[in-house]
Amino acid sequence: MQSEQPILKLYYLDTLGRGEPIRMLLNHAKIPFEDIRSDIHEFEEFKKKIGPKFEFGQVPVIETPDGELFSQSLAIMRLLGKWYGYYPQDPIAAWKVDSLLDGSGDLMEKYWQFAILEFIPDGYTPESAIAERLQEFLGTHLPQYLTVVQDRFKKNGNSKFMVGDTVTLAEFTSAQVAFNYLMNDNNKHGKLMSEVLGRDEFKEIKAYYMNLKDDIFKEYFETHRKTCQHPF
Ligand SMILES: N[C@@H](CCC(=O)N[C@@H](CS)C(=O)NCC(=O)O)C(=O)O
Repeated sequence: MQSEQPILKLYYLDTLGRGEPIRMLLNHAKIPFEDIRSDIHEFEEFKKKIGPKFEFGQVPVIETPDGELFSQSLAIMRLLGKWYGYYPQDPIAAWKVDSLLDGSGDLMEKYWQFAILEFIPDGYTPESAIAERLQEFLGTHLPQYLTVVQDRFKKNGNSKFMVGDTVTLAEFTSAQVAFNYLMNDNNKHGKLMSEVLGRDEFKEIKAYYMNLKDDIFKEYFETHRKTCQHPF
């Protein structure tokens, strides 16, 4: 009997964080992959078993069929983008994509830094400090981000894409911000974040996001997306 062909593996948590845009990209590119997930509370066990594969002791990590390992979520996105045609060759267009990837990553970092404490308390940050950081996120960081990405979107002049006239890594990272956080009913702060997005001043970026869900990534959202208990 012939053994099954090895396929690409993605090691990540059973959440919608840094690994989810990688899942979306592989799905969009129709690359079969093994989606190896660890429960967030069992990550230490997971690491004991597979840890040597995690270069920085963290996930996401991908493993190619011939056993090569690649770490760091944004670097993985760029690598897959180059392999599967989601990363522009033109340096300025590539910068546009990169800066959106990095800017979205920064926004998520700002969110995770306080939001994670509500799920896994560190034992010393008081609730009032978390509430203050949430207000700062909603009042400053999120509107600032939405203003920038909406301006970028309008400047590109295409009704569907952030950069040029085709799907790039910018669409995967945009979908992550929009649907794993801003419009995620499972997220404790989802309602508050979607109220910010729902302001009239952000209607163009919201329309762009909705088109990602209803058109570009429709199949993913309808058939492949796993909602998870954990909102990250
Ligand atoms: N810069 C890294 C950060 C990776 C990271 O923080 N991963 C988290 C999960 S989203 C993790 O593995 N945390 C467990 C740990 O750091 O021990 C990347 O973008 O991949």
